[in-house]
Amino acid sequence: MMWTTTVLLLLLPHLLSSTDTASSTNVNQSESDGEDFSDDPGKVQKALGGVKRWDTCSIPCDITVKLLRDEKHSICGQLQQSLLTFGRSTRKLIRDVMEEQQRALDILSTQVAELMTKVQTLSSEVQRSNTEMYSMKPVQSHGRDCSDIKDSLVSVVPKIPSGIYIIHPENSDSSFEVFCEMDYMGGGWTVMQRRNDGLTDFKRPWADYIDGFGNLAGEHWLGLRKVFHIVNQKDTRFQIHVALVSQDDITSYASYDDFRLDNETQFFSIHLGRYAGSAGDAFRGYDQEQNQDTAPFSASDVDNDGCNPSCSMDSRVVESCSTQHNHTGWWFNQCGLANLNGSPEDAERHQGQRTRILWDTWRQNGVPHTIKSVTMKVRRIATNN
Ligand SMILES: *[C@@H]1O[C@H](CO)[C@@H](O)[C@H](O)[C@H]1NC(C)=O
Ligand SMILES: *[C@@H]1O[C@H](CO)[C@@H](O)[C@H](O)[C@H]1NC(C)=O
Ligand SMILES: *[C@@H]1O[C@H](CO)[C@@H](O)[C@H](O)[C@H]1NC(C)=O
Ligand SMILES: [Ca+2]
Repeated sequence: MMWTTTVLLLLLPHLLSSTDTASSTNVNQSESDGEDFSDDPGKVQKALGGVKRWDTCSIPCDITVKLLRDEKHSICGQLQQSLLTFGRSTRKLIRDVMEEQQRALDILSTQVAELMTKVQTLSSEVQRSNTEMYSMKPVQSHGRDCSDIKDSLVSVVPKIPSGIYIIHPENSDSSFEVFCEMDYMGGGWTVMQRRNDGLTDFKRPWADYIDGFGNLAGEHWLGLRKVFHIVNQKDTRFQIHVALVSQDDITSYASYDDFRLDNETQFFSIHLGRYAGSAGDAFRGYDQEQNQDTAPFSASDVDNDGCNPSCSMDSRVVESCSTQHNHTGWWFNQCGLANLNGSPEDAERHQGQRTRILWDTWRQNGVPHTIKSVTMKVRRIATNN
């Protein structure tokens, strides 16, 4: 378009001047006469020498008119010619411009097509990854357990926050969420149980104790299968730590330098190492008959409690320790002195039921502390190999 305008601007003066010449010729003949024929001295002399202009002009005027007509013709011809040329060049110009625009359009549409292909590829890729995310691909785990996460982050993050992390223990077929305590006693703890407000129902069947229940940020039982996967990883050893808080806000703990579970066919029997702590070794208790170390897990609907068919407790006959402990699950052995899945709150008891959180070896002046909160957590022990 720029081209066309420029050409028009260049041509315009020429066109205008041509018209000027033509019109002035028509309007003032005598002037043209004087100017145009100044090279013919005879005629000019006659014209200038005459007294009356109209009379002296009569004869030469014929010639002048003829000449002027000729000139008019030639100018008209020139004008026509230049108009034709102008028309031609304009057409050519327009054609060129259109061709150029067509080429530009072609290039643009090619680019648009390429972009469309790219967009399609990308959107199909996004769709594919979405499908994978929701159906097959497990969520990226943060580590094998909370100790592993702590070890891999400790050199990068100045203060690793406690909270929910996704872990994928070695040899387990899936990832799952756990609560990691990263500030308690050096951090790296995977929480396997927490009771503190009584808001979660721990009166649960075997299947729930296997799979886990509750709210990871609050009260929960991680689940025996998950704990089994965590503590049964190759070349690892785990310790277990029980942290207790009493109604009077006294804290206490019991820890075991080795902790593992047998597999599901053995009802996740518990195996404990050496005890250390301030709350006493309630897992083992005072006599071997009630020792929960190596005991299989029991729930209200799976009875491995060692009361077979029954045992006597406080001069009463007990057939099910789970029932006796408000239908909770635990590694009962003739019930025993520990059940951390009991209630943190006092409630109405029936027939001497033991419904509270129980850690009977933690006593003051011979009286067991009333426990208002507890967490059970496991951590890797540095191995020598
Ligand atoms: C023609 O030209 C003469 C001389 O310049 C001038 O005097 C006269 O007025 C002009 N006539 C017209 C019609 O323009
Ligand atoms: C037994 O458990 C249920 C459900 O968690 C609870 O509502 C109830 O208070 C418990 N009973 C006692 C005596 O603690
Ligand atoms: C469970 O453990 C026992 C003894 O270690 C073993 O013989 C058995 O094959 C295990 N079962 C499964 C399902 O892994
Ligand atoms: Ca029983």
